[in-house]
Amino acid sequence: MSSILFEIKDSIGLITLNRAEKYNAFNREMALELQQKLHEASINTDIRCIMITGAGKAFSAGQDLDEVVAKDGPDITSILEEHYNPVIRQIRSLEKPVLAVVNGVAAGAGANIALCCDIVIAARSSSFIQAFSKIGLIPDSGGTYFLPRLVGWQKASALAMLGDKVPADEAEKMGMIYKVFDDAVFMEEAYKLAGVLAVMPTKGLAYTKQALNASFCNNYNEQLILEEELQEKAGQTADYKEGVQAFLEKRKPIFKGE
Ligand code: LHQ
Repeated sequence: MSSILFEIKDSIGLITLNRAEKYNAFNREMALELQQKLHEASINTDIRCIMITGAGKAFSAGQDLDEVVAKDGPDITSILEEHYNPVIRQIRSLEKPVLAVVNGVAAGAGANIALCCDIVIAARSSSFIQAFSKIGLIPDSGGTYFLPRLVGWQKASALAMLGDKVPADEAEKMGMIYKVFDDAVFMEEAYKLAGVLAVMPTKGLAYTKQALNASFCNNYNEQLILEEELQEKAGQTADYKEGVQAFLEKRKPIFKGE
């Protein structure tokens, strides 16, 4: 059985972390397979939105700790350089919206892979844990970058040091994630949201993502210049023309992602 499941339906690419018996903890095989599937999803023009979720009870418990103590297991540098950092870079540079569908506990690198996605939704019973400090490590997989930007310095600092378990409702309140849904309707709501994203102007969303990525480091003037550059590109898409036309004709637009 593959450690990553991948299916395509209605322009949505669903990636499922599939090591349920280990709470979808990442070993080398799963990390490399995830990179492969993200790559496939990025080049497949039938896909206009990507969902990442976990099989079974958890989203992901982060690094498989059995692997790090295994005699021939990868060392920390190769885990970061070859497993997690490429995944974070892929998600942030992917020119399509990536939705984290957090179905259960998300801990360590599992939490931070979710938090680097464009939109994070969670089942009410799920939770987020910066588990690293409990084993003497620092938050990786972009945790020290994204977390303070999502929840502010003080909360990030406390969560990173204490490794508190943050219930989904609280994560939503503090701005760590977008929305929480009741478990009973969670997957249905996730598909609904992905369905909306998948028929939106995909290129415009990609440029939006590019602008938001840069806003973390650009100053105000640099960001205005970048917006100008990206808006110029968005204005040349067929979806922009369709959007304006549909508005003027008082009908629903049909965006093709072009
Ligand atoms: C696991 C794991 C796991 C193996 C649950 N590994 N089996 C980067 C650089 C280099 C090195 C290290 O890591 C990193 C990045 C990181 O991600 S560091 C952080 C690594 N993750 C953690 O420290 C989290 C460890 N797990 C937990 O704290 C708990 O399992 C959580 C809070 C996730 C869930 O707790 P429970 O709901 O009480 O479930 P459980 O503990 O009973 O786990 C269920 C099963 O999954 C269990 O197996 P078993 O055979 O006993 O049923 C666990 O052993 C297994 N599992 N996480 N990371």
